[in-house]
Amino acid sequence: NKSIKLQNYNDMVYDTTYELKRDRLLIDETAILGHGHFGVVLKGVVKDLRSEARINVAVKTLKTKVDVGSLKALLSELKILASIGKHSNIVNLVGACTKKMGKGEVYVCVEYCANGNLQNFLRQHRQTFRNQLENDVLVIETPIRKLSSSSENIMTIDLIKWAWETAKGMEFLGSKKVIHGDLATRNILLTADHVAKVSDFGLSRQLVDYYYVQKETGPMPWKWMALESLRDMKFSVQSDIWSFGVTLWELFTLAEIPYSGCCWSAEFVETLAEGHRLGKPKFATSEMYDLMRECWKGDFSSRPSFFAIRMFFEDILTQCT
Ligand code: ACK
Repeated sequence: NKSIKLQNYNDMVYDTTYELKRDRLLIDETAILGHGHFGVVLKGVVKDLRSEARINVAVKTLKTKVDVGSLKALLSELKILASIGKHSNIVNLVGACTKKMGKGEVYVCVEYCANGNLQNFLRQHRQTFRNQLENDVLVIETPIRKLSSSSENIMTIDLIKWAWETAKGMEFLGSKKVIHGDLATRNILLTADHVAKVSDFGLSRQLVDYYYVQKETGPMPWKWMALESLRDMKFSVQSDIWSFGVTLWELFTLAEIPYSGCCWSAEFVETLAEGHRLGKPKFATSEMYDLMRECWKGDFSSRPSFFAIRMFFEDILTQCT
C-alpha cells in the first residue's frame, strides 16, 4: 500500500524574495490578456528597484476574493514557481503581491509572452504554413531561425523547435519533481521572439512520492489525460509524458482538436484501454508519430523520458543546422 504524500501548498514556504511592494507594480486594468483558471490575467509593468528598468508582466488575479479554492490554487502555483527557480522554457515568476493586500487578494506576476498561446498561434498561421516534409523526409533548406515577425509564415522546423523547447521546459519541471497536470498547446506561451514556454501551473503539484491521486474532482482536461489518470486519477511525470504526446499531436496538426467530435464517456476510456489512439498528424514524420505512440503506452513505465524526447528533437535540429 503506497502512501501518497502530496506536498501541500500550506507546507511549502513562499520565498519572500519574490514579494513586490504594491507600488512597484503598475497594472493596466484595461488590458485583459485573457481568462485563466482562477481569474483574469491583466497586463502590467514591474519597476526594477535598482536599474529602474521596466519589465512587462502578466498579472494573475482572482475572480472573486471569496473564492477560497481559487485562492489556494493561485497560491499553490505561486509557491511552486517560487521554489523551482527559473528556466528559459517556463513562464517564470517575476514577483507577487501577497502582503498588505485586501483580504484574499493576491497578484502573481509572470513574464509577459507577447505572442499568446501556441494553440491560437498555430491556428492563425494555418493558411500560410510551409510544409517541409517530402515523402516522410524533412527537407530543410533554411536552418533553425528566428521568426522575424508574427506575420511571417511558419514552417515544420518551427514546430520542431517548439517541441524541443517544450520538452526542455518539461524536463526541468520533472527534475524539480513538479507535475504539470494540464500540458497542452493552450498552456504553452510564445514570447515576442517566439520562444515556447510552459505556462499555467494551476493544476500542477510538487511530488514527494512517485505519483499523486487527485482528490477533488473539478473540470478535467480528459483528452490530454493518461489512461491511468482517467481510470484512477493517478498523476505522475509519466502522465505528463502522455499529455506531451497529445501536445505533439496538436503541434503537427496545427492545433486540430484531438478526438474531434468525441464526448466524454466511459466508452472513451475503454477504447483507449483497448489500444485506440490518435492518428498520424499530417505534418509529422513516421518517426515523430512513433514517438507520440510511445508517449501513449498503456504501461506508463515504458513511456520515454523528457530527456529522451528532448534529445529526439535536439538531434533533428542539429542535423538541420
Ligand atoms: O493566449 P491567450 O490569449 O494569452 O490566453 C491566455 C490567457 O491569458 C489565460 O491564461 C493570457 N496569458 C496568460 N499568461 C500570460 C503571459 N505570461 N503572457 C501573456 N499572456 C498571458 C494567455
